[in-house]
Amino acid sequence: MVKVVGRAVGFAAVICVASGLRIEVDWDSISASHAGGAQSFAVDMNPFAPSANTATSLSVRQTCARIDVNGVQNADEDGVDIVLVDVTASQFPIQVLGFEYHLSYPEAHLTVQAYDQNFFLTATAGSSLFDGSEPVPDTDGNNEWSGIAMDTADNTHETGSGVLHRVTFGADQGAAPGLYTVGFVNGMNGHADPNNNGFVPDNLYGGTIAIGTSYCPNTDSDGDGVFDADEAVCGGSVYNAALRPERIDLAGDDDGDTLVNEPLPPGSENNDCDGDGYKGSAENNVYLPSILGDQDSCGWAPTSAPFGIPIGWPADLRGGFELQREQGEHPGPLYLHYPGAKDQYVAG
Ligand SMILES: [Ca+2]
Ligand SMILES: [Ca+2]
Ligand SMILES: [Ca+2]
Ligand SMILES: [Ca+2]
Repeated sequence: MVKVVGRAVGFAAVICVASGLRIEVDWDSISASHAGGAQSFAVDMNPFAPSANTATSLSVRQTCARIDVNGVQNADEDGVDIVLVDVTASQFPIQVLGFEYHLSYPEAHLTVQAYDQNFFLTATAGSSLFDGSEPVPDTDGNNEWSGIAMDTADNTHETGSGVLHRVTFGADQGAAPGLYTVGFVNGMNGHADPNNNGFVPDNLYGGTIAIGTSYCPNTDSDGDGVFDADEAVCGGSVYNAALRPERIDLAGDDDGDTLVNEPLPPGSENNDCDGDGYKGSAENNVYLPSILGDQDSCGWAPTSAPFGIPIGWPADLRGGFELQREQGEHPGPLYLHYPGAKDQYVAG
């Protein structure tokens, strides 16, 4: 029989096992010393991309996943309105007897529904897992969920990197749209070695879950060059690369509404609808009186006035240098502005 006799009260974690093994760690008191600790504990919002994490290997970490609360599996979901999230540890330099971490997340919108513990700590044959994690579904409302485990077998202790737990997050019915952080509670994370010494990770990396009409920042799910958040506002399609916000430099109907070269939706000025790295208001500032700059991705600036025709940025400006007109002049001289260097006259 094993039991948790007391844990996570304030800052101390105490796990007691009847066999005589015992972890009793005050993570805060050892937080100044990282020697022996993992390089990091982290949250990977997509355990399967760009390739799958395993019990003892980690792919590149993904920082955000999106749930669309609609009763069907869509967005970045791994089931209906749920995402699977890996809690990972990178580079344990010494053997791991057990680990503990405390995730922070908003229980008003999300629920830890389940977790799979058959990963790092059971990678070695003969491992015997003691599970001290908080019960699931986690509905106690304290905005935390703790994962705690220990391998009670002898001589089966792992080192290196891997998945500690694969945790199922579900969006609650009625969850408010927004970007929500899944992080770690400071001073509550670490591991113990077979001699019951405690160690804390050097770094803690959380992640983000986007719910409802919110989208993961800087994410282009369909790979068409327009970020998800911009597609949603500009009239494109987040998950269909064949549909994008209407463009004037591309033939035909781009957004699927049967209209050709129609204006962008009102209110899209604060978004980058053509995916060239500049939002509509910035392009308007340069190309006025034309307000079509954000519908023309890459092209070349005209060599002379008038500037009323719609134009796109020179291709090599994407995400790079700035185009500037002299203040107060529309149309006026147009310059390439190289940070830290002399402006280069373009036109006007
Ligand atoms: Ca859904
Ligand atoms: Ca896109
Ligand atoms: Ca159209
Ligand atoms: Ca743009």
